[in-house]
Amino acid sequence: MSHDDFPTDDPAVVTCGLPYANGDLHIGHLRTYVGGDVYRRALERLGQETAFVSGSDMHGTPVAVNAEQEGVSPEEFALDWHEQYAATFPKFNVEFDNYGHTHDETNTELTREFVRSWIEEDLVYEKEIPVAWDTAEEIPLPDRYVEGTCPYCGEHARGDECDEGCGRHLEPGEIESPVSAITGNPAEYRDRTHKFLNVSEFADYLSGFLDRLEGTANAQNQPREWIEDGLRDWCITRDMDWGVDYPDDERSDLVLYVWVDAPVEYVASTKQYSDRVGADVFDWEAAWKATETPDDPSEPAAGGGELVHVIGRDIIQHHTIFWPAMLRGAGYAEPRAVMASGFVTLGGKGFSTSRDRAVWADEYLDEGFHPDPLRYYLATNGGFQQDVDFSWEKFRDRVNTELVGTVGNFLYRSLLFAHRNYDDAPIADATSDEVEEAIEEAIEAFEAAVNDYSVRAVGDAVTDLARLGNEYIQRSEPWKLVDDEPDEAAQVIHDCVAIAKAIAVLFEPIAPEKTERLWEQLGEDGSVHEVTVEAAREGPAGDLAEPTELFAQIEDERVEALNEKLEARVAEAEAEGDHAEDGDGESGDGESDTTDESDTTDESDTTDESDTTDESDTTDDMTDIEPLSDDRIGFDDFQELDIRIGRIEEAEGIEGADDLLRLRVDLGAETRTIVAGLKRLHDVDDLPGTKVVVLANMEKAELFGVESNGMVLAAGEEADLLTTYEDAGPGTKVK
Ligand code: B3M
Ligand code: ZN
Repeated sequence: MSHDDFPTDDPAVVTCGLPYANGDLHIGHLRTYVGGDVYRRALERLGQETAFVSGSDMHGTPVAVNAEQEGVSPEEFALDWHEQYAATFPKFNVEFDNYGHTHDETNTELTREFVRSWIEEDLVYEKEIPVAWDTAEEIPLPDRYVEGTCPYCGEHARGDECDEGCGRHLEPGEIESPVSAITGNPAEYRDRTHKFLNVSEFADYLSGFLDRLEGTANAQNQPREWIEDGLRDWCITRDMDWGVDYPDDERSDLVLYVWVDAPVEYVASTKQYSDRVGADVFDWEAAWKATETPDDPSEPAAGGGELVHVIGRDIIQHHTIFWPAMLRGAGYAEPRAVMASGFVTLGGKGFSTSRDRAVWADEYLDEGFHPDPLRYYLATNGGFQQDVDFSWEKFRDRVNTELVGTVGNFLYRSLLFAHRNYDDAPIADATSDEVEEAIEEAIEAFEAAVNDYSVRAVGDAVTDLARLGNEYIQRSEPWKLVDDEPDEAAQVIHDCVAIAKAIAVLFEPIAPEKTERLWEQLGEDGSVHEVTVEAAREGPAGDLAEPTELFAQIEDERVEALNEKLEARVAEAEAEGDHAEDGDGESGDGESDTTDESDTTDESDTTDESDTTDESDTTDDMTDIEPLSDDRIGFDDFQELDIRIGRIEEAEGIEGADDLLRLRVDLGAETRTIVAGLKRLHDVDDLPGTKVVVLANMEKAELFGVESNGMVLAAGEEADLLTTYEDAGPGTKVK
């Protein structure tokens, strides 16, 4: 990688993927926004000048289809949601410097400028292509107006994305057996002339770009495969009224594809910020514009700042292929990093808007929970690119164990002791060497986390320091020293207050409001939001206020009540027969509609993420030992599981599936076909002959057209296969 470590002298922009303005936000959506906000705050802690921007995605069929269902104009519909989002993010302490929307003038003008630049550079051409058409209604069916079968994997797909299968972007005309998503009428293909961006011209550039790209490993690896498969040009226009008009009078019948004007909003939103605060405070052009484009296509352009995109992993292709080509073609700088988050599931299943199976963002707050614990949970429950499951139980466990038990406990006991015994500053001359070193290590871990793009490691730096603080105060027992050895006691307390101050500084990105309160308790001047990591190195100011506990324990009864509420709601929605497919397009915001129905008992689920091959994340994962479950099952329940020893006879890939293998597994009585997500994680040729443990009475499931009849058990994100210690043969029952 050719980038200098953060902080650099160039301005940084952190962006979050634009939510489609088309429905309520739930806590699954918040993962990307919390991740972006944590990352931005962490960058600023290092002294990096940073703008944090996003906006609502107002155009495209995800908005038009939903508006049509509601019987309102797309503009009215989207603006309404936009206002709600703009109000919701700050409630979770997600503080954008600018939150615009794609339909405003700044964005529509800038988008047209981008397109004009491509036209000038001869990067746009016209081509006749088949476009899906509802012949009964006599209307074109762009993108989500049409559904059908993905030509790559055979799964049910939307017009422009294979949302239930391989995840590929689909070009107009590609989907097979097209059907209108509105009327259910079979669609026909008709020839229409559309505009294309010559993305294939950028092959050398993109290959060089991907070598330079930082962020999560999934964002670097997946696009490499797509490039190797051959780049295709990109249709940038649609037959629709709702969108940014194509900037050419002769083709005023076309609007730009929503994925053209959506990422341009990153730039437009930064521009609005600059316009508001003045270019001397933040210069959007210095951050975004290239000053010189080199002759060598694989080299980066000169100029520009540190551009970091925080997105859901289903929109990696748009951010690592189309968007860099769009930027390069228009004389802009390139992204430095893409951080692509995994999805959030709820109790092991996908969120479902239509089934009301969600914890809504407002609902979480209305229940009286503070935003910061949720931020902590979402930011640290897994590596950023891993999927994260939310349940009230897991939330309770992490809040009670880590926030209350580790961080809160250390802060409260130290500050209370200090306040009671010394009233204000128990100030020794300086922090002890031991504690100074511990704080220094925490700062270094924090800096490394930022440079590794790991919001989770930001949290770990703090919980590790709090653990050390607990151990230090326990070992030093200042309460025993206070009468006879007051100087020693003062040193211990000084050290603890110094640790508490470092926690305030380093935890601010994750818990901005709680750390501000801690800052006040510490008697520090100004706001914790204004300081850099340097403040963690400075000793405490003293003048402690009476401490209060920062985090509240969540009781078991509370969890039960919340679960009952959720279940009752889902049952009600089901009774109302509201089973319509979710047409909400939220998946990019950290939720997978595709996991809507599949529960995690599906054997492919544990392992079918290509992202899990990332090494750093693996190490990450090993330290993430979930608390053991309190939910006991009876022996009878266990007896229902028919677990057997099997021996893999054959292993081969499945067409269209990047992660799955079709295994033939000898189970003694019979040999079964089992699909397992092992392809990227194991050497396929090594598998035959391996003994495995199989859940034989697992429900059958069809994956990529292959029926899977059983489930191979494996441990962890790397799918470490369970096997036998001695020589139990195929068919032996595990009990
Ligand atoms: N509006 C939402 C999605 O597909 C889409 C993101 C745009 S980011 C430039 O996840
Ligand atoms: Zn597909």
